[in-house]
Amino acid sequence: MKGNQMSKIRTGVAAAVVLAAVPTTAVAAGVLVDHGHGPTVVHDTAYDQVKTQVHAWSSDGITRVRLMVTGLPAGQTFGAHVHTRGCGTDPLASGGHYQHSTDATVPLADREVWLDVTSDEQGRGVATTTVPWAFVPGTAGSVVIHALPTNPTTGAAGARLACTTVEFGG
Ligand SMILES: [Cu+2]
Repeated sequence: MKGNQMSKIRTGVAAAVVLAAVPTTAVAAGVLVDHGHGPTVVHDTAYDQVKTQVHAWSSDGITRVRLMVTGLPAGQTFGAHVHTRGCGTDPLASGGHYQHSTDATVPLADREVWLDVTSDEQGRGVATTTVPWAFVPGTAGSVVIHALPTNPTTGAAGARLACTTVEFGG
């Protein structure tokens, strides 16, 4: 671990405490927010300078995930995905891709969370993906950055470079 921070806030609950005057119905749905700062583990020492932030918002069955990365080599695209488990020193500890459904008639990109990032000249990249579902709690544990862009058919993206633990879905 490298001084990572993780926090989760149920903003609906926080809002209910702070804004007691707001009608209950206005906050009942709530917004579940998950954060991860990392990386938790760097698997390739060439990427020691990488820093990551992951933010996820889920509300009314829609989830938005944002990956922000700095410290990348300039002008390259890196595959990135939500994986099933938290990071470990073994690159495979983070498990496979989170799949919300195993229905093969649905494109992989629609049932997984892909966050491929292209770095700018300063080595920074941001990717945001929105999916029409919410994570099943306990089944999505990290965001992994890979060496290659994601193959749209297979989902493969080469070696795992860095992993950020995020407990998606609380
Ligand atoms: Cu991946």
